[in-house]
Order: sequence, then C-alpha cells, then structure tokens
Amino acid sequence: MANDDIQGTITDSSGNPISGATVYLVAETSTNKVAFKSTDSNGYYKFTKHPDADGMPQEWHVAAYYEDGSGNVFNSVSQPKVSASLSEGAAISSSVVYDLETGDTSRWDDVNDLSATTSQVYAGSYAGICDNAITNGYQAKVNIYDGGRQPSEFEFFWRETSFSYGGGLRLLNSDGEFELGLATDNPGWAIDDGSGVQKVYSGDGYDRWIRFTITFDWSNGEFSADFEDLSSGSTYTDSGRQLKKGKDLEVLRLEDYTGGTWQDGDSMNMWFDNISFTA
Ligand SMILES: [Ca+2]
Ligand SMILES: [Ca+2]
Repeated sequence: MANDDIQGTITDSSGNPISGATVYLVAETSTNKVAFKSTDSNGYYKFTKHPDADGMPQEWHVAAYYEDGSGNVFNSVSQPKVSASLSEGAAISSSVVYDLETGDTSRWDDVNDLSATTSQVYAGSYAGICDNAITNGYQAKVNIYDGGRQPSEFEFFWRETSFSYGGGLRLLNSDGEFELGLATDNPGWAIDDGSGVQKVYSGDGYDRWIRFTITFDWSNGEFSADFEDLSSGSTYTDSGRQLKKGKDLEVLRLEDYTGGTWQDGDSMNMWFDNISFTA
C-alpha cells in the first residue's frame, strides 16, 4: 500500500480526456498538496511511489484544475476520497463542494471553531458544527478559488438550535473585500449585500434544515436569492440584489452573527452541510 501508484484520467463532464490539466495529490488528513502533475495528451496522470512515510494505509484526494483558454475554469476534488489506487480517473466537474465527508475539517484552511459531526447531517455521514461563537474573528475559513473566480451558483444548508443567537457565511473577493453575507437572525434569515444588512424573512423555527441558493449575475454585479425551509416549505426569493463589489469570489468564511453584527461572539450553535460553488 505504501508505495502504490495513483493514476487515472481527467475528463470533462462528457468523458473527453483533458490535456494539460493540473492534478494535485492531497492527503486525507490535511489540505496539503503533496505533489502535482500535468495530464498528457490522453488526459492521463500518474503519481509514482507517492509519499506515505508512515507505512499505514493512507487515503488521498485528487484535485484537478484546468483553464480552457476562453476564461472557463474547471475545478474538482475527488469525492469520496480515493484510496491507494485511483484507476477510473476523476471527472472534472465545475463544482467545488464542502460537505465534511472527510469526517474532519482537513479541507478548510484555517479553523477556530468548526468540527465534523454526525449529530445532525443534511447529506452523507457528516456535517460541520460551530458551537463556540468567536468575537472579532471567524469560525473557519477556506480558499475556494485561488486568485478569485466568478461561479454561477452558491448553495448550502444550515440548521440552528434555539440556544444559538445567529451565525452565518461571508464571501470575500480576490481583493479581500466582502461581497455577500448570509446569516440567521435566529431564527430569521438575513442578507448582507450592497444595501447592507437586511432581515428578509422571520423564520419558522429552529432545528430544521434550510436551503440557501444564490445565483450570480456577475456582468451586472447582482445576484438572486432562493431560500427554503425544508420542514415547513416556506420560501423566500428575490432577484436583482446588488453584491457589495461585484468582482469575484475567493474566500468563504463561517462567522458568528447576532442581530445585524458579525463576529460579535454572542452564542452560535449551528450546523452547515453541502456548501457548494458551481462555475
Ligand atoms: Ca455532509
Ligand atoms: Ca451569534
């Protein structure tokens, strides 16, 4: 197991081989990219005798990245994690998903308060939980797109208890400026966009999964919101809302939020799952 080769073929969503894609080998237990290769003319890559110093079975992700020269960027991380032989290749999709299915927070870049848990799960075996509100700092951070991208859609699911006084997600662009925030105003739903913070729905209660889908219109610096309480069926939709800057997205942060103020440190007890970005 220790020195097996990891190899495969990178294809597009139609199954056509992608030449010149960059493939990273990412350890299960960290976000470190331990090696990278470019695919050949047949889309083939191979990591020979990949690092596995402890001699124990080590599982890996393969992350693939490709720009087609027309401004289209394709990213993927193999899910579930691949074990020592990746023989069937990893199809490039244009989605990046944070679903906690590694059972840890290894895919996050900096974590102050976020844990993988089985206590409440929207999909799969794990969700993320934040249960220790942080003042003047974020709960957790991840670089979604190094250098910034303009995905078409952003979606996630959250769940909150009555012990929580709100929390949420904030998106920053490649200049380090905020573009959009979405938060609970326990149990209401709040949007922090180009118009500032607004509570858009009062919420139907606690202990239920809520779906949040954002569709971006980058050419106009706008987005549409489509939110749904998966227990009651209540929805909120709006369109033509202004982003704060309208540039791009690079970083996702989970942050505490209470009654209109981010990072206030006043109680946060909520789960997140299937946070996805689709380019
Ligand atoms: Ca999950
Ligand atoms: Ca709070």
